Amino acid sequence: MRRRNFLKISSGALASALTGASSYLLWQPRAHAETISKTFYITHGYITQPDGVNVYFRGFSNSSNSLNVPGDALIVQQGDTVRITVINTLGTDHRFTVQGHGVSTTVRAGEQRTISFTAGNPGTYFYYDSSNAPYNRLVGLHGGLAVMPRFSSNRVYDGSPTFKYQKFWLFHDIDPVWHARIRDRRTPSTRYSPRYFTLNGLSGRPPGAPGAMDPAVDSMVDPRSALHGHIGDRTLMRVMNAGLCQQSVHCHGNHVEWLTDNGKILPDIWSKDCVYLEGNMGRCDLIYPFDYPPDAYPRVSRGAYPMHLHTEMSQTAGGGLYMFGAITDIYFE
Ligand SMILES: [Cu+2]
Repeated sequence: MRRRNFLKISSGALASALTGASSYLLWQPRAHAETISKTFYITHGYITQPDGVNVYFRGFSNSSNSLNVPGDALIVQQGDTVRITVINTLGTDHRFTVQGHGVSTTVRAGEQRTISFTAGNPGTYFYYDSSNAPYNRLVGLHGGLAVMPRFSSNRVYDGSPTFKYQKFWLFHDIDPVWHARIRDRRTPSTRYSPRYFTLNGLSGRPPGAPGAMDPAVDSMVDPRSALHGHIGDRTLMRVMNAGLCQQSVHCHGNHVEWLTDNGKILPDIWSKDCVYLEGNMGRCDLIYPFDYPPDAYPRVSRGAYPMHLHTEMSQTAGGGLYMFGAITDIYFE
């Protein structure tokens, strides 16, 4: 392994990697299918966790000298041709797999491959490294892909309830001992013991903590994760779990509409406080309706509410630092 090529990604470097990320993913419907191209560089390096520990990761990154975990979220339209070039800068073989699309290609150490496929049924999918499962995915090689229905900017699937904005909520849990074993090209041999929990690659910071309210560090204000809306700004969350731990996703302020579960359209749409999210690549699509919070009297239309996970460990980092885990905020503006 060429250690000199390791990247040290601090919060400052992450900030520049995030520059240009819009706070809302808007989607314009098109009359014709297009070819959507994207290049991923498989890179590796260290990401500093909330307790100051540097943990090894690999990622589908935007350049040969960056490290993106997760990889950029992609939004395409059913019928589009998706052309992905994967450049493997590492000394290890990897595999690029797109869930639900029959796409899976090995990209050998130091080589590159271009993969073309047609975007299939509308929905939320992982792209990830399916080789050496689940380790290459756990060490950071994963990201989200949304396939929009044809001619629609506001539905999850044909006939679904509508939304105005959409976000990806990609959760992950991290055992640094396993990551170090994968770095050393060995198979983890200890019991899985996650110490860090992230949402779109970041974790929360309680008020007063270093990095609190910094959108490049704090998942509570990261524009990819935090919800901002006025009454009626219905927002779709494409919820994905790259980690191994099962979770319960709890949004405060409103219940959510639970549309899909692991890629299946639910026959009845429940309005739920907590939604079960399976470990090991569980997925669900939820709409946060931004209704007036129903229990508040007198009625309120502004305020901030948390989204957190209901396993206690997921709200911590480093074995106990509370509120340094997978959490974000929902802002009624
Ligand atoms: Cu809760």
